[in-house]
Amino acid sequence: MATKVIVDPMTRIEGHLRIEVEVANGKVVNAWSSGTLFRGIEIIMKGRDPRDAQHITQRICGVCPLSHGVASVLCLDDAFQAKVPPNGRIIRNLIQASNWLQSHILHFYTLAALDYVKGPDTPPFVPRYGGEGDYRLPPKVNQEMVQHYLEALNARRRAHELLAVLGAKAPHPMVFVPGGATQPVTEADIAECRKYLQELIQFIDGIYVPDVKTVAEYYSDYWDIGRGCGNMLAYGGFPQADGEAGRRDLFIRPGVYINGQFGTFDPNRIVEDVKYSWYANDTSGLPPARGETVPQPRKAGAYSWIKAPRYQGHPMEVGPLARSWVNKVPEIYSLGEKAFSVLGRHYSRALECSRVAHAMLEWVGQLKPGEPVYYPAQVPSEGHGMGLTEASRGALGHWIEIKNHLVANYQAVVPTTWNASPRDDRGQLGPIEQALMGTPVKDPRNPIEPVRVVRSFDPCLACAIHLLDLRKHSRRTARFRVL
Ligand code: NFE
Ligand code: MG
Repeated sequence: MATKVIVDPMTRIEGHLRIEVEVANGKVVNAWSSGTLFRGIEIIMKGRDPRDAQHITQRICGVCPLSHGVASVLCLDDAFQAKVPPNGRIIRNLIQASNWLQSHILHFYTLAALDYVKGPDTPPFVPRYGGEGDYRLPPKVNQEMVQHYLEALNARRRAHELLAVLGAKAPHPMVFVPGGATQPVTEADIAECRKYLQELIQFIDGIYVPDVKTVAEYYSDYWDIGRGCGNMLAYGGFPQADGEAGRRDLFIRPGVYINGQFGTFDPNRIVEDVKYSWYANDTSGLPPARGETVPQPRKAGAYSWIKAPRYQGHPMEVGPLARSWVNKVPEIYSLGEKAFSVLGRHYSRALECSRVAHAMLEWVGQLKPGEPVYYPAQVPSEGHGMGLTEASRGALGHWIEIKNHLVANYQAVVPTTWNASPRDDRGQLGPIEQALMGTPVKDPRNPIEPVRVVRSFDPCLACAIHLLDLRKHSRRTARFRVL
């Protein structure tokens, strides 16, 4: 007989995720991933001045607002037919990449590490998993990792300060505008960015990447756990040339990998299903450019506020592993499909963090003090726009329709919408659900293994569901002690 294991809320991720699995003979035999908080940013965008989009959509999330800012402003560049000068493009890239650095460091140390590292018996390290736990690092190595957990807090602060050199503040900087960015560049800014980057590279290359390798050594069974759907998708990001709404000469190239075959990415192949999501059924299967957000909280059979995006009908994993795979990054590609695993995701994220930090040093050198940072752009009376980029957690797209100079429709399809999606109209499980299948569970009262699988994706539910109904949520129904 199967035992039901419910983790709700899933802690040390962003937002409200419920994971339910059935365990039989020590393994997961069925899985459901549910986003349990309704948001409605797409709905509140309607009827507003399109120029507000990049400020409002950044409020989708406090972890990756920059990526929403960039997706949104690319979407507006496209709809406004705006031209962006090199400084504007580079400033956007640098701000977004600074956010990646802080986000990747945050994920490994603050969110995931305590699945593998046993902290001292004092908060914030307790309470922790019950029973004997599964902590395998020798005491000295474990102690060093605890020290690195603390150093990571400082590294994240440095990454935020780096972002603020050109973005003025973190999170939610105001500097993105259609046509570029508003912050003039000085020689002093360039020198400051270099100083921060050199310090961060020391942390990433000297501590973060080696720590991931250490975890991989002691928990090597996690190369075989958490495979997922095996389909990979990247929209690509960080344009190295100007024009085409940020799609030229991308530092991270776009691509897909489906059923063992590489292919080119075509945004017209994306639709969102809602059969198992709390949205009206007649909005299912729509492409994002014509997408609708019609909440239906009591819909029978549904179990999530997350929609189910599909590419050519397939569930797709997005994120550092997907990007590294479709870009054939040697350290990841050489692993073969063993890379599709809990450790493959952590390793891809750490190496990507390093690669991006080194690239940022080059990008800083391309800034030209005194030259323009934006070209003025006008709101069209009618228009359509698409903004595609890569957020730290994966492929991110925003779509806008403008009528009478106002937003007529706005849709976002976000990395965690892809990864944490529920079943689609054909009943295919989402990528995290698939990754849970077959996961060994030693003690169903302390289900550390499925939790490690889910955390390897670095889910963000605020992004995935993108207004909290205060009337509904102000009633206290239960108390949680959040670990
Ligand atoms: Ni809220 Fe986000 C990132 C975006 S994720 S963290 O990265 O877009 O789904
Ligand atoms: Mg959406």
